[in-house]
Amino acid sequence: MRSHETISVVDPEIWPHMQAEVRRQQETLELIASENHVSHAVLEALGTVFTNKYAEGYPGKRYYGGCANMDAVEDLARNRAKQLFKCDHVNVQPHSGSQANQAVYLSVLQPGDTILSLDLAHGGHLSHGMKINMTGLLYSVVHYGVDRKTERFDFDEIARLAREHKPRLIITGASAYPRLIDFTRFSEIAAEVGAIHMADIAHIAGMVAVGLHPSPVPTAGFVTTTTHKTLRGPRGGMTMCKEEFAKKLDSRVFPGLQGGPLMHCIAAKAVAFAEALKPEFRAYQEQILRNAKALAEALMSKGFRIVSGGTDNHLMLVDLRPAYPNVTGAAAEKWLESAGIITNKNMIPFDERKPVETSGLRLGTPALTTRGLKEDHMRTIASLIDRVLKGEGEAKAVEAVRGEVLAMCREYPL
Ligand code: DSN
Repeated sequence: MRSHETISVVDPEIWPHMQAEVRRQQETLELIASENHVSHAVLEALGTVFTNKYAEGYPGKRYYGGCANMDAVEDLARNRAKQLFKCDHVNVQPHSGSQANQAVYLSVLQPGDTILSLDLAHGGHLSHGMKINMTGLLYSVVHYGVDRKTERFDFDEIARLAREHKPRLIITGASAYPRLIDFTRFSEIAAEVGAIHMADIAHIAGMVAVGLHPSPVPTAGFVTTTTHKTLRGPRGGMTMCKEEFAKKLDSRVFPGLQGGPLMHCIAAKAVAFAEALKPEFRAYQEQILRNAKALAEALMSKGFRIVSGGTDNHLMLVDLRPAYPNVTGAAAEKWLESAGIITNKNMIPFDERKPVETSGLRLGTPALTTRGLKEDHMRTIASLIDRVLKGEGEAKAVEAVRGEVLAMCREYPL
């Protein structure tokens, strides 16, 4: 029997965790570069009866009856995404960023084909060819990295690798690269060696949408993204492509890779795209960038080394070694969490520590900016981070910082 009672009554085991998570998000500073806080409208869309509906297929061509509302919602999501990114074609059904990427691989690769992509240890993503990911298992993967000195892409070296290995697909985009990506240059290299260029803009999608980061859409065959990072939508993915790949892509998403689309997520994506089309969203992205610069500069002024000397986007990689040679990223992440500052340990390029330890921390400003924090707050947060690390997690220092974090969170509630 269906119940009309609320979760607190129906599932008293889940309820306290929901409450605790709301409190945790309200009372901590979120610096994980890939996370954000969605609007009430996006959350509302996620909690709708769209979750009850099977809608395999696409608008106008479904395998179930009763899909008229699904068609309308998916069309809105597609049209808004096309307006936002100015792409020829978009598929909004991928459940995640990995699946958005897998749909591309299924569209243009055969097992054994060669991919050229950024090394995970240099800021890439596991779905771009990590050894034990399906990409590493099915395809022959060659990686490019960043230059040891500049910690930026060396296009002569990337072009050399492309000429040598003749990949079928060149993947660009990153999960920990703090600089602008010259997608046009990558497309030129791809064209020269007869490869297709796929740009995964998951991290920078918000900035690309408003024109604050160069867009790969005009030159890349495929552009994929998640919808929950700088784009500030629900957890999910989408794949854009040139018209020539549209039919193949759609058939690879469904039925190639997925069954029924998550219509409540697609509705929430549509809501997020509408929000992103508003002028306020551009102002939000500009503030993310100003905040990231302010945080990076404040950290550098405290003696931290920032990989590549700064940031052009929403994130930075802090190399802990010069300031605190004995502190690993793992320890820093743990101590900072006790103080209410949420980060993630991250490999820095050419890191000598293991991925579970790391010498780096990845910090990002999208969620802090959603909260309403500005440059001055970033300078305060840099000091708070430094105090926790200087104290090596010592209880008194952590407690004092925790108090200041709480005060800031209460002044800027979600
Ligand atoms: N796991 C995400 C990140 O944190 O960057 C990428 O998918």
